[in-house]
Amino acid sequence: MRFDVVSLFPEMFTALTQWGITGRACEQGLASINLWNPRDFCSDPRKTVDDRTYGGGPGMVMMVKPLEDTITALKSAHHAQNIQSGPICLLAPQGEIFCQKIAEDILNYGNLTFICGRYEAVDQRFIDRNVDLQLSIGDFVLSGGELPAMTMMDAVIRLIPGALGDGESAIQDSFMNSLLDYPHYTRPEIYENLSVPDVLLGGHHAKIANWRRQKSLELTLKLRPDLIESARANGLLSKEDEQFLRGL
Ligand code: 4GS
Repeated sequence: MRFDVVSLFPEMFTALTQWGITGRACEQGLASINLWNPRDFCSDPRKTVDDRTYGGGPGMVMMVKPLEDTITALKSAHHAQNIQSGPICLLAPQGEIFCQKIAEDILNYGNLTFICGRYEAVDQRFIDRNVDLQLSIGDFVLSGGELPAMTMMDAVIRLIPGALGDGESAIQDSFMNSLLDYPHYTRPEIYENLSVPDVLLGGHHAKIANWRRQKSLELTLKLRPDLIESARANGLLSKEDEQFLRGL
């Protein structure tokens, strides 16, 4: 999986490339994150990438030209390396809200370019002419698209076959079945009078699986009833699941 990222702060991405599961995946060549700074594609000596907003008001707007020159450069790098340029994605609050399903879709693209905006906004003409899709990580305003891009790349990279070690593959469980995860416990068995649920200590695998499924259903119904609805609509709830939910 190859990512190209257009950002005025490329150093931020070491948070992904130097640490943990994502760092290892980059080291092993399972993922690559290629950074492009629009500042490097400015022709003027001041390296201007933003200007005041037409119509007045506060905030600066990212100019079309440095961004388009960056896109041109990264596309010709793709061409030179015989790489198919994937979709261009802008991180912005007006985008579709990111989720596990979109992470899976991005994995299947094979290649993706993220545009990380800074300042108030990106000139609409750049968006109209170059951007294929817009994604958001939620209904709030950030200072830049870097953290959303990193959030999405983290979610995608861990889906790449081989990115997770044996001990880590279970982490996938929670959203993979579209329900919330069940509670987890580790040693000690008793911590200041608080004990681990008995069923988890018994070693009866079927009983444990049943307890976990029921906890998942119970928690999801309580905290995220919308996820129960969509699991049901997607045929992911068994007769036993439905019977258990009715009893709650
Ligand atoms: C988001 C968000 C965001 C919008 C970037 C204003 C700086 C900012 N991007 N999900 N300009 N929420 N972007 O707030 O993706």
